[in-house]
Amino acid sequence: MSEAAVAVASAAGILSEKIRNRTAKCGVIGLGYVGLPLVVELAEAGFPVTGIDLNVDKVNRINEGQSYVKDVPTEALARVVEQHKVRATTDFSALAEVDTVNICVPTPLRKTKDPDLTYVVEAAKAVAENLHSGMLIILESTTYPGTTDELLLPMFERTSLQAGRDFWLCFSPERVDPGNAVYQTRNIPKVVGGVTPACTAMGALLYRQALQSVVPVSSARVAEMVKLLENTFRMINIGLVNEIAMMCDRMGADVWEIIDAAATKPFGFMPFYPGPGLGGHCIPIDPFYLSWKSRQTGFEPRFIELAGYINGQMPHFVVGKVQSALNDRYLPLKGSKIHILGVAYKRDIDDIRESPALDTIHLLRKGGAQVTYSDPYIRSIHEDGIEMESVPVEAGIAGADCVVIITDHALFDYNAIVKQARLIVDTRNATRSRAAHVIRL
Ligand code: SAJ
Repeated sequence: MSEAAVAVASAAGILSEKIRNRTAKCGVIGLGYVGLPLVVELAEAGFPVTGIDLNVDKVNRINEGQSYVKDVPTEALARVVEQHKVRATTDFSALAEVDTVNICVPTPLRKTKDPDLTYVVEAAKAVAENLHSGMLIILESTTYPGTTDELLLPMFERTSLQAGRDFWLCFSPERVDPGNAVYQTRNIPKVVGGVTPACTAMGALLYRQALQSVVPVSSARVAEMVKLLENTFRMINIGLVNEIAMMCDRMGADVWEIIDAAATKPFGFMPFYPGPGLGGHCIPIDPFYLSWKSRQTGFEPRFIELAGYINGQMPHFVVGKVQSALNDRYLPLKGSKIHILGVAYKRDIDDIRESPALDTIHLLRKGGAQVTYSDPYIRSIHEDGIEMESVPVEAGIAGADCVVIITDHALFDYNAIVKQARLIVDTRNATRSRAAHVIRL
């Protein structure tokens, strides 16, 4: 074996051994709902972990053993911090000391619906500045196919270190489902693809030490596309069922009964449910990373644009339902008191990002309504030019001409709400009520 081959084998051998015996120093950049659970899983697997984030408050809370992510119990975080398995810092030069680093930073969209890779580029720059032989880098942030090998690889190989020889570079989609009590980071199959087969093997080796199942794929590009297919699938099907809901509205058909009956089909069907629109930091955003890249290749992806349009229409459809429900009671929208129940982007979580409640509030106000809301998970709104505080449910309903259920949190007492409210527009079929004063989508 040539000297160079021996060197490669030894560098790979050294890192593999450190990963197997859990002495590899792991770094995680981005300590949000993806990064923090990963920090804890790696630490609980026995690795020393350094969490790195720009946000000093997050860093301090981690070092105090205080979790700020619902899916990470404080006692689990406190335990690994007390065991000195985890420390957090805002100092990116800590990367010089780590053997592996997972990049878990946000990948939002710009207003023009183009990808915004600012956070990824900044993190990758910090890695490149501290890149050393024997390092494994895994990008987890959702992005368009080609990001890892077209954008990150050149940044790292500019250091004259070579992928698959001196360092190992992979993509592995984050599949964290906020609030999911059954599937958490440890037991969600982990797809991983490298820029070389040796990179894939190294990435898979790391995850196998901490997670229950690993799914190696042939390249980083495949792994990037897997994630986008998963979430585009959801966005398109939500768009479809929202369009079906608008059709059923015209036909006077009960879309909820129809979906429930269709869902009895034991194969070849997966129920999705209509709602006030598409919220969150994944589903409304990820498909536009795919459509952006597709257009770069000259292929116009029409499904994504159409589903985006239909989902974007739902707040207008909801306000139209409110308007006609008030009209049937000789009440104009203008001057009416509308109370919204639930503003989080989906049930039982405390995240309002891209929530359709925000568009609905804007549209109701534009129509002259006075809007209040109750959401025990979202104490106040300071988003999108909206400044509001949550009010107690009963008080909110008492003064309302119409109650609009936007987010069907399990902790609302829907029987009491149906009894107390004069008029309800239920966008989630949360009440399951067919009472005359309950209007469902
Ligand atoms: N929504 C509907 N109808 C549906 C399902 C969802 O209107 O039938 C709405 C929700 O209210 C929400 C938005 O769509 O506003 C997104 O909902 P989501 O259930 O897709 O939840 P997210 O955004 O938290 O998506 C995450 C994703 N996880 C990752 O990206 C790692 C997604 O891949 C998961 O499938 C999803 O959770 C999940 O299954 O809960």
